Amino acid sequence: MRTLYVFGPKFGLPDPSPFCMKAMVLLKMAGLDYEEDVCDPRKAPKKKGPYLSDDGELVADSTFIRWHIEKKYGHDFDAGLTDEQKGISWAVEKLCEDNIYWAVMHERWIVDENFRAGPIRFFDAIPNPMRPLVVAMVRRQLKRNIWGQGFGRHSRAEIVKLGNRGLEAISQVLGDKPYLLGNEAASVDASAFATVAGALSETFDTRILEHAKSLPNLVAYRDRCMARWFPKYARPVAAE
Ligand SMILES: N[C@@H](CCC(=O)N[C@@H](CS)C(=O)NCC(=O)O)C(=O)O
Repeated sequence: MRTLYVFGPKFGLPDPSPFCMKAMVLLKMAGLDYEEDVCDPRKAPKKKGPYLSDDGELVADSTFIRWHIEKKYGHDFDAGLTDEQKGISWAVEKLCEDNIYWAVMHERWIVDENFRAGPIRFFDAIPNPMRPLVVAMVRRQLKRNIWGQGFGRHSRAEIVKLGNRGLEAISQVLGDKPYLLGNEAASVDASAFATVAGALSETFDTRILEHAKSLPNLVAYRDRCMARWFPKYARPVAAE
């Protein structure tokens, strides 16, 4: 029995966390059934989501979940890729996770109007008068994390510029191929799709959304991947 601990659908996405969406896609790509349960980061092995419970074995972190699937089930996500493509794949994945992710987080959580449009709903279950205190504490912690990562030292305009450049890089690698590295989906698509879908979430009026929407191959890629892995969330895909 496999249970993936995630945050649950929000913001028009199967999950607001690109790491959770990535893990969901990886399991789907590998053809493994799983159930979803709600992740409470305080109880998670690495204090973050996603994590997987696979017959009692706990695997935390989306990349370790990928390696677990490869090892335990013998599924090779990157079969058929050249070494050069495997290198590009890893570089793009980490661009998504260690770079673009932080720009999107900054737009969603630190920019007040976006925070009020989305992430504030995470706290709905906390009763007043506690709620504003918890909200302030969590946002303070996140600000510290973004500062520690480095993006927090830049102005909003600079962060947006970096995030947008990252999305352009994905668009450049994608070109007119159906998936990042060719006709078949590979491990990098789990991460890139989740990142692009998050950047294109209409819940937030971010300067990153504006830019992502101006890259037609990214929008088509998001639509194609959504239709394939999360048809419930898909918009009609234009004939190709
Ligand atoms: N490297 C991790 C990153 C996971 C991550 O950052 N998860 C965030 C949500 S997007 C989280 O659980 N944050 C909760 C917290 O920090 O308390 C992975 O690949 O799974």
